[in-house]
Amino acid sequence: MTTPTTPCPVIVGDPFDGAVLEDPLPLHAELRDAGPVAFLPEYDVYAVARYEQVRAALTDWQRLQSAAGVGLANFHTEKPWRRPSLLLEADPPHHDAPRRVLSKVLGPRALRRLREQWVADADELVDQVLARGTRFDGAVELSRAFPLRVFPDAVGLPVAGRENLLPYGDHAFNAFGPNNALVAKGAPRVKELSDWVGEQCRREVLASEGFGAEIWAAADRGDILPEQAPLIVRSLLTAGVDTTVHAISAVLHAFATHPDQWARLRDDPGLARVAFDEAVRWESPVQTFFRTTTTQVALGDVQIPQGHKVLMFLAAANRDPRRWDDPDDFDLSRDPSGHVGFGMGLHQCVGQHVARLESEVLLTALARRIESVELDGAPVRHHNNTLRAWESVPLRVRLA
Ligand code: HEM
Ligand code: OVM
Repeated sequence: MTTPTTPCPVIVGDPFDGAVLEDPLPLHAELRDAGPVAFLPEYDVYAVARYEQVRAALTDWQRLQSAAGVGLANFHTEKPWRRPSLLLEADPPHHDAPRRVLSKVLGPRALRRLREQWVADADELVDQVLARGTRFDGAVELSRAFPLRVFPDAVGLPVAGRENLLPYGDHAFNAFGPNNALVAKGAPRVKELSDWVGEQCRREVLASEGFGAEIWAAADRGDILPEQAPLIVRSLLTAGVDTTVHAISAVLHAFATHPDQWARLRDDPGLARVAFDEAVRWESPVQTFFRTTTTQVALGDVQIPQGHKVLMFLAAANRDPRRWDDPDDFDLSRDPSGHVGFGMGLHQCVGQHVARLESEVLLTALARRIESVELDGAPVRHHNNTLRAWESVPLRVRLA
């Protein structure tokens, strides 16, 4: 165990412990209330949990780098479990070209071409689920089913092996945390899953149209190097599935427990987008990311030494009462913009328009057919070192 070099509130305990993953809200409040920054001796890291400091950390890429990894492992001293991402785990100037390419491939203009098909897919899935009955597991039948129906096609993946996407992403998000039992659980399949993902990133494997082909076309134009293309496709396969699955579970669970808000969405389906962002604020499907100091950094009275890991609690910032009125309320009348559930600054989620489109079309399809929705039993958490997730969300609906 180490102690900070300057006086700093110390929070004992493990943020990646099962009991905390089950309900992280008390720890988040403790961290926020301890001060602008706290020290976690368990992992020898500093932590920020207030909105002001989390936002400041996210936008300070010069002093808080990503290239040393955005998990607990410091890539300067520990070998990463896979080649670092050219986006997530890179700083300017290396980050810039891959980022520019993905921003365009996943941007609002590019998505316009997908919208019509995704609307039809959402209507079809909702009809299929409701044809089987009005009681179903929302996490399985909607949250997992819908992204897996539309996203791999949009990338241009072959059909075989798509069942590998969720386990690979789950492990990648666990791997940002400490080497605990959740990482050990994924370890036996890492080679098999990584080999499969690597294979899907090849130009010959990807369909001639889709996000994957667009990334390869950018290499043809010289916007990126050809050897960068597979790793940029890999970013989509790593970050693009589990995130939206768990975000959709979050919004379904939010509505099932806030019937008045479902009634509002029914009255005004135009609220679907705000509802999704409010759910991302409220639940923060991506709970945490780390940075590494490039120099000594002063946070309030605390001096964080150079080369140190800083843990940013996005979820705690998104419910900081210093920033949000009644932060624990899921409320469609609030303006959730400015939440840090997609991050902020240079690395802010480049896939957020994809995530919004998926959830918007699904919520719109549901609002058309469902009068009311409630829990039909106790929902069950899925534990992950980085993601806040549901394994099961039993729902009972009344048809419109
Ligand atoms: C970055 C969350 C969906 C691809 C990020 C970051 C967050 C995040 C918090 C910032 C990381 C950092 O600052 O270090 C989410 C959430 C999602 C979601 C909550 C769903 C609701 C997606 C999707 C894709 C995607 C659908 C791909 C299609 C990426 C990539 C980055 C990223 C490639 C790295 C960007 C960069 O470093 O410049 N995401 N994400 N994400 N996300 Fe997402
Ligand atoms: C990536 C990536 C980006 C965001 C999140 C993430 C596993 C991975 O570029 O590989 O989580």
